[in-house]
Amino acid sequence: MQRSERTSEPVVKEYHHPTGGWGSLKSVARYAFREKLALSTIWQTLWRQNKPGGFMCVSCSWAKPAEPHPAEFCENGAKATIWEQTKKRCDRAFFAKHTLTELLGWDDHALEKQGRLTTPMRYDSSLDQYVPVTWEAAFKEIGAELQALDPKSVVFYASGRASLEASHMYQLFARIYGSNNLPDSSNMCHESTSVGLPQSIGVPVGTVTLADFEECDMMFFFGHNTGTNAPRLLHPVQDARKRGVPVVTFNPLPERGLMRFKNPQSPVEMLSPDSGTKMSSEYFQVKGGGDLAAMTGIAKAVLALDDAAKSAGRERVLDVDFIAEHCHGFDEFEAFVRRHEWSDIERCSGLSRAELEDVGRVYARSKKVIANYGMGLTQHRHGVKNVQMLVNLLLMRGNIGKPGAGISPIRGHSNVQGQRTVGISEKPKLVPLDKLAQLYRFEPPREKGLDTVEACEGIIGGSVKGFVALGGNFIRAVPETQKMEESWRRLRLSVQIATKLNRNHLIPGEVTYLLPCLGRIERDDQASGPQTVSIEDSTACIHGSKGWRPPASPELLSEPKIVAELAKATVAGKADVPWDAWVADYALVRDAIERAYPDDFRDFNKRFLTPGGFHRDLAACKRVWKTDTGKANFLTPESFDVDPDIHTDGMNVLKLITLRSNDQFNTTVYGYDDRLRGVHGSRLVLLMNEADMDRLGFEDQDLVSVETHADDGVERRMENLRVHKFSIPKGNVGGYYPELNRLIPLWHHEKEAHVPAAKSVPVRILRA
Ligand SMILES: Nc1nc2c(c(=O)[nH]1)N[C@H]1C(S)=C(S)[C@@H](COP(=O)(O)OP(=O)(O)OC[C@H]3O[C@@H](n4cnc5c(=O)[nH]c(N)nc54)[C@H](O)[C@@H]3O)O[C@H]1N2
Ligand SMILES: Nc1nc2c(c(=O)[nH]1)N[C@H]1C(S)=C(S)[C@@H](COP(=O)(O)OP(=O)(O)OC[C@H]3O[C@@H](n4cnc5c(=O)[nH]c(N)nc54)[C@H](O)[C@@H]3O)O[C@H]1N2
Ligand SMILES: [Mo]
Repeated sequence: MQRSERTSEPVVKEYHHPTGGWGSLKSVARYAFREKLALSTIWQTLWRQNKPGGFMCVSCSWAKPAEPHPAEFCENGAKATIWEQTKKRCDRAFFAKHTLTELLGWDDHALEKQGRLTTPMRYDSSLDQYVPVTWEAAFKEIGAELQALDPKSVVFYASGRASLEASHMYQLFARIYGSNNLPDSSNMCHESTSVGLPQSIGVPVGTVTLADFEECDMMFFFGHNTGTNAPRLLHPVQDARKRGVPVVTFNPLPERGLMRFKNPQSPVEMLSPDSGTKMSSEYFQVKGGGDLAAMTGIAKAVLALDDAAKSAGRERVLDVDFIAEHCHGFDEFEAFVRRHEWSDIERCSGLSRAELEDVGRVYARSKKVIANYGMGLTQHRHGVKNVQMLVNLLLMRGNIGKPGAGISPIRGHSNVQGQRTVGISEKPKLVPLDKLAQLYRFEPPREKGLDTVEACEGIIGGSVKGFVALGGNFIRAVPETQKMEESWRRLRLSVQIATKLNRNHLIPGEVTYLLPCLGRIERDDQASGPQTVSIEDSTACIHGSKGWRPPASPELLSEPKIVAELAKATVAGKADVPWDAWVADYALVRDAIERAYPDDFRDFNKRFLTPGGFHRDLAACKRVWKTDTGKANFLTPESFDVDPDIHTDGMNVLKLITLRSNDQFNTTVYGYDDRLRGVHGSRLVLLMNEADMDRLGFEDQDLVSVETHADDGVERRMENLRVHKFSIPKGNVGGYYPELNRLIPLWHHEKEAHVPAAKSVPVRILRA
């Protein structure tokens, strides 16, 4: 039975309302009703969200202020809370009714909609079903299986949600076992940042805090859909706009949140008939992948203004003192910018010289500038260069390491940044291995582990034989869906620690476990009493988080407990780790984190409940540059004519941008409406420019197939997508992730950081 509800006949209606506003409130109320939750329960829960003493939202990683709004949550944070707190249960009775083969015909929404997982399950291939198992038996068998495998052939994935405590324990378990194969969702996300920023400014994370947003006098937004993916950031942006701060946005799509916003928490705004605050003072629909060229154009305009100021004897536009004292590589960067002609910049960015010169003037006038960015920069083959070019722009005017200014990568999962901070990394040089060795008396593996792309290669090639997932939906999130699904079945061991059923769980290995865990909103009682955990937000602030709702099922275990039991069953006697004591009292895990990372986590247990979080002491914020040159490096790309081998001007090859809708959290699909883009009733759509439709002979609502343009002999195809006329640059088409991941070749990734280039997939469109 195909359980794809509503897959065709979608409707696209232009959405003229601001983000936030009544649309947002209606949407939240509808979700509460659908998940069978009383509004009073939801309200009591949301009231605690992102507040000191409460729990930190399970949706995005945006900063949590010390003095929160009475309701410090957004539409999508509320949806995520409601989704996790649903009354529905995906229990033993459900699994007794359905085979995995049958469930494979269901779509992502239908699977997760079954509700919370309640019981540990083991796959029984003779029945093609999951059957209940005791925790004890599960840990015992998984331990024995892991012991029989070569540690180098096992991958320990993490998806970015688990707490700092669970994450630190998880990486320690993997390393004692003998594996550095610790990829996490960051490998598909901001790894371009984690690779790019250390080379530029010596830290792997952003340098701004909420205080900087209050002080800045200009902001950039490159490639982030803020209204959907970090809506609470709209508040500081709105405040800044009210102060008259220019906000200049580069995005191929007209994303509503960065156009107009009405604060649903302000009665005055809600009742006023106007259409909210204009969020971007200037909005540029740059060509997909055209940011390097656009940024070169802005830099060129700034250099021209500086030339003029210099010859007129006025104050320089470049921060020459900062560049002289703090930077390296400026001359090469300057030569690159001067060398490039405006005609090439215009061709590659899709923007005009006059537009970019205008941005240059706004930037040159501003003294404290924040540059925000998201997946529109990182998920390209040149994602690292994108990030570094944005830093170059900031460095030209000394906009790093001073109040009100800095680089602001907007992270994804609520603790993805923190997981990297406490040791979940496949790159051993980023982890204090000697310290861990000395603290726990074991010999950690020293060679580099597998990142996400390499893990996929290993699964397809057969060298990876075991996979443990601390959350996430790996198969669905990675490229090359078809080959990945086929190859997964050859794994010896697949262990999934999860809250809800997803497609990855339906594809078994030889030995397969589905282990249900507590979510962050739930009360976590251990021997010493109710536990608090911690997370790191996008601005490098660490917060405590205390669950309060009753667990979805009495059989659920916490993530720290599951990790500890797996470790005890697998690596008993191999290191001195007090697993049971840690599980009894998570404060001891925080002490352990402080011992491993004394600079970042000084007085961790004393400070982690500080309202607004405590900030990690980042060197770059103090203009101390932990780079190879000891300076902030201008890093110059070879060219901005990216993807020259993707001939998007030729015949019918277009560049596909895969997107999130306003109704999903990654592979968790809440519903079929993308209200803010005006797409309703289906996710199987292809957003296309009118000129391309005319050129290729398509009409609005035509059904098409999409094929990847690659000459590797593999056919990657997606049938029955419906064309929609949309405001997107010529040469680009847009469609939804994860459905379209089957079109992305595994080798199509960022060159250094290995982030799949999900924002620039060359495709051909064929009539269905
Ligand atoms: N509600 C909700 N919140 C989320 C998530 C979610 O799925 N739902 N996911 C979380 C996660 S893990 C992450 S990583 C973040 C993701 O948040 P975003 O970084 O916003 O990621 P995407 O939704 O992929 O959207 C990327 C944006 O970049 C634009 N873009 C695409 N290509 C280009 C380009 O070449 N140049 C420029 N300048 N722009 C481009 C797209 O039009 C889109 O607006 O959000 C997090 N928060
Ligand atoms: N084409 C394309 N592909 C992409 C992207 C894109 O923009 N385009 N974006 C990429 C990005 S930025 C990311 S971050 C990845 C996301 O990849 P993942 O992080 O692997 O995927 P999610 O969809 O976030 O995982 C959802 C599952 O996590 C489990 N879960 C939820 N909460 C918890 C919890 O508290 N504990 C545990 N143990 N499990 C939990 C649930 O079972 C749920 O089904 O996808 C990447 N893939
Ligand atoms: Mo992400």
